[in-house]
Amino acid sequence: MTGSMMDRKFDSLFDWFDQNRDGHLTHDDLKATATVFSQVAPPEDHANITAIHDAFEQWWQLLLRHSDTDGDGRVSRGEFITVMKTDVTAPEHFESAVMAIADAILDAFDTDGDGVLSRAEYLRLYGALGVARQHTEEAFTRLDRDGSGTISYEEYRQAIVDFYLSTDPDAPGNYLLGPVDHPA
Ligand SMILES: [Ca+2]
Ligand SMILES: [Ca+2]
Ligand SMILES: [Ca+2]
Repeated sequence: MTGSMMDRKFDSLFDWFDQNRDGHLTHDDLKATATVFSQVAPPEDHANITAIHDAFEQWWQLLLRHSDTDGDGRVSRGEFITVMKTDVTAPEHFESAVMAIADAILDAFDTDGDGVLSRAEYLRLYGALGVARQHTEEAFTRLDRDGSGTISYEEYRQAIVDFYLSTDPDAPGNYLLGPVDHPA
């Protein structure tokens, strides 16, 4: 069961990354995903926009290196789920690929610069990323673990760790992209 929880989360991530919906991930898909993020960051925030693109580029290189076995430059859904579990979430890669995106996002969307994400900042971010409003509201409440009314840097990083590394079906961070308990 724990394996299938991870499979469902990475399955929904695949759908999100496959920007042209052709059932394979390519370099263009990952670049398009990075652009979705960078377009909702403040346009003058060059440092974070660059960091987002660099991290997605690193993520793509990992996918290509570890799963494109026939060398056609495309990664299938099955290959993606496997490489996510074995390589991208490996400690030596997780920080530079996944956490680098999280750090840049948090920095870019903390628009008032107080070091935490308010509900309004969080709703704006995930709304712009295309996550349904009702899921975003619920996610905010779950991710604000100490009930302070804001999501701290530590709470956001914990949510990312939950999503990518936790096999617990009730981990709050599973809600990052909306519910994952629906049939895949
Ligand atoms: Ca594609
Ligand atoms: Ca803030
Ligand atoms: Ca909090």
